[in-house]
Amino acid sequence: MEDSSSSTKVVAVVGGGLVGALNACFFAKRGFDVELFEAREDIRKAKMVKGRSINLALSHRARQALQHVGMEGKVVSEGIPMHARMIHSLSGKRASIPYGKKGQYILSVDRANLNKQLLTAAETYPNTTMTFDRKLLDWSPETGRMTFARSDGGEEHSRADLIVGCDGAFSAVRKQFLRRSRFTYSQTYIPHGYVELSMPAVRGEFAMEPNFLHIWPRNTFMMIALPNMDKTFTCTLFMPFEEFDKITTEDDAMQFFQKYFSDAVPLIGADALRRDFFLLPGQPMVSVKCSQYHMGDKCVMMGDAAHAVVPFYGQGMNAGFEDCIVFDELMEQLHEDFSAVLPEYTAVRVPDGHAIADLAMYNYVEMRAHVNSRWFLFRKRLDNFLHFLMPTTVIPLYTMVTFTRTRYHRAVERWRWQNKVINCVLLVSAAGAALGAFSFLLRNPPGTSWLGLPTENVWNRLMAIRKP
Ligand code: FAD
Ligand code: EGO
Repeated sequence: MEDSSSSTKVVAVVGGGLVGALNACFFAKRGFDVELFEAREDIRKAKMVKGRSINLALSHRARQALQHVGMEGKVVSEGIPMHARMIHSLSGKRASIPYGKKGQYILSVDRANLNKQLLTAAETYPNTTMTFDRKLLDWSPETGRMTFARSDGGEEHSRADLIVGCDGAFSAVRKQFLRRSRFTYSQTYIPHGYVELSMPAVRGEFAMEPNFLHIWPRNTFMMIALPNMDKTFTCTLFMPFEEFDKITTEDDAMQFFQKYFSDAVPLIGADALRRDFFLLPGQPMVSVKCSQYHMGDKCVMMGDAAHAVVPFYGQGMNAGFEDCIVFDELMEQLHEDFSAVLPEYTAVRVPDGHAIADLAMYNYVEMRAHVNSRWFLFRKRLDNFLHFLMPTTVIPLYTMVTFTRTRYHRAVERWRWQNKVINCVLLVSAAGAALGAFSFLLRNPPGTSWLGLPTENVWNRLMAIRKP
């Protein structure tokens, strides 16, 4: 495995998750000798894959990245388009609001299936090797020597010209960064956890409308459901750990669901609910921000290793996939010179990594604080209306983030600017309306009538004059 004599450079990709597997394709396509190391066994051979969320919302940024390695068509064909969000109110009423114009939709994809497809794609390059059951323990910034552990207790070493850390939110690659001076790092656990529940098909059909992202906004309790190819839905309930602790018996769980998500109870099934709710404890969610993303010309981090975000924007994987494009573009521009590409990658990508971490956290705070179904519908209708009024001036933030490759930090800047414009327009029109009303009343003093309405009533109300 030790390679330094030949001219082809060796790139070690640490982590064979979504971003690692995709990145292996990107580097292999460039002709590097790619060696991928994954801590777990090969999920394509594993009987049971347990772990994080079953399905994910895939949008424009991820699709663009997949297109670069010729995988877009295949992945899209195995995903389910979600053209709109479907908001479920407390009373069981449903209302939908489209994500955009026709053809603008997000896709629900199976995480395990996507991961398998990407690993298989990486493997088709003759210059790629993949080794499973290799957990990175540590690496040396001086020599680039990596130490791996096998599940049988053995240790192995390997060396590479470039180490690409795609080993997720609890990255082992990042440990060496933490020991460096001037490496900035923050990690935040939010008070919410999540559980996943499966909603079975009913007589071979989807239990709810399939082409929607179903959302039950209940302020601090939030539930979403994404469709799967087998006609089931995967529901994800987000709830404070404090509340999880209060639900200890199956009856507690039933009562809780009856109270907040009653329309979902018969669809999930009371028995399944009682059972599945306690299958796993509430899963934690962490947000990680750091700077820089590279070390010398030796190592770079991408995906959750560099920027783990809370899942309230549906952008974690999308951002990680976009990392791969950004790096690839810099490789092209700077002629694959690692000593130039790596610092430039940090300079370009850190502001965007921070921006998406902040945006996701902002959505979390916003939604838990005051988003019930009425407010959700109102906000999204207002967004669409303002976009309709000023199509080039006001583009909803969700649209910029989800359906364009506008740099995340630019989207935030633009959003702030748009809000100022909207406030100005509101202020001016409010002032205009008030002025208009007064001049009207001055010209039409009490006693006259306008379109059959006596102005006296209006005047009296404005002046708060009460008749005996
Ligand atoms: P991971 O997927 O975590 O992969 C890391 C890989 O590295 C794993 O295979 C792991 O086994 C391996 N590894 C770890 N340590 C080592 C080691 N020491 N040595 C070797 N290998 C190692 N994103 C979206 O875009 N849309 C969504 O709708 C969405 N929904 C989500 C819902 C939930 C509940 C959660 C928790 C996340 C969601 N995300 C979503 C985010 C998304 O899951 C992540 O951003 C994405 O998985 C990041 O990919 P990654 O490859 O960087 O990390
Ligand atoms: C007012 C109204 C303020 C993830 C609505 C903010 C996120 C936020 C977790 C949805 C869609 C993909 C998601 C919208 C808002 C995924 C998403 C949204 C959730 C939860 C999610 C939307 C998986 C925020 N996208 N989104 O506009 O439909 O609006 F509800 Cl809990």
